[in-house]
Amino acid sequence: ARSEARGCVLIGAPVQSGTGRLGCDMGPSAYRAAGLSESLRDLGLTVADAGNVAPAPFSSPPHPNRAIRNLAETAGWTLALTDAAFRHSEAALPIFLGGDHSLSAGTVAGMARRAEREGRPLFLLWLDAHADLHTLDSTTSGNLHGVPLAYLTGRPGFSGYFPPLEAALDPARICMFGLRSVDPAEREALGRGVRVHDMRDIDENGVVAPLRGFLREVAAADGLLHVSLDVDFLDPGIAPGVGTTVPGGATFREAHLIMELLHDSGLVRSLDLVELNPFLDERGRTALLMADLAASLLGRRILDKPTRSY
Ligand code: Z70
Ligand code: MN
Ligand code: MN
Ligand code: MN
Repeated sequence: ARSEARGCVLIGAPVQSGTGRLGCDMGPSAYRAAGLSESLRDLGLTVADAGNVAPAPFSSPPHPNRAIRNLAETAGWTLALTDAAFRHSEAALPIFLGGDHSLSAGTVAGMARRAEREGRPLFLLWLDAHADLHTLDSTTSGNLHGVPLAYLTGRPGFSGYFPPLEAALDPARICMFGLRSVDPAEREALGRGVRVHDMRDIDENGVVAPLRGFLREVAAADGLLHVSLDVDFLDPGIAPGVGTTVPGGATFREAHLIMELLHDSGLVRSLDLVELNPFLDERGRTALLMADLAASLLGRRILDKPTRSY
């Protein structure tokens, strides 16, 4: 079913336990204030707002890596969001309003359960400056927004500390765009078959051919596609509202083009908007840009409406 047929449901995930600084918990409110539901309704979509998820109780034993912060709370979010993603994806296209990127440990796990229920493979498009492939043992910052992909691909060391993972994602079904800040321990994990289009690759070859190639594979496998969009995928010049800015990010044009290609594919089943920190934003411009990108993914044509200035 094409995404338009389903309608959307907004799900707030005010997670900030995975970062070193406060403010991501205001993300869902900022997207609502930026008029995300209204923009989607203007496209003729049915939009529901399920409100915000709360973390489930979870107890994790103390971890030997003393750098780790907020382990049990992040695991509790993972549990609650796995359930929310599974439930809300049956009849609608869920858009998760983050919240830091640790939330994807839950949303993607829930979509993996959904895919398994439908007997179809889950594919993941990860738009990010970072690889988020640390294990609990390898993270030195201790910020758990740096670990979701290690958890989701079934890397060792999460057992007992995070909810048990029902089905690990095959790294060959993960495609990353925008990488430009990778820690040494993540480099080795990147060699396990994840498809990577770092910024140099994008500069040399553009986004169209590699993205079309990935989308063809998703379509050929009759897969479900989850898209995880980290604010820091974008250049800090256009998206300052994030705790971890990295120079040399995607332009407005590259990001919109990716969203339009995704829309045209009809393959996207769920979306995360992560790492927005409204406390660091400038008059809401990052929230407005992220909301516009989501609308482009859901079918907004560049000529439908004059582009806003941020
Ligand atoms: C670094 C770490 C990170 C997102 C920053 C950064 C991780 N690799 N992830 N922003 N989304 O601290 O582990
Ligand atoms: Mn990230
Ligand atoms: Mn990032
Ligand atoms: Mn379109």
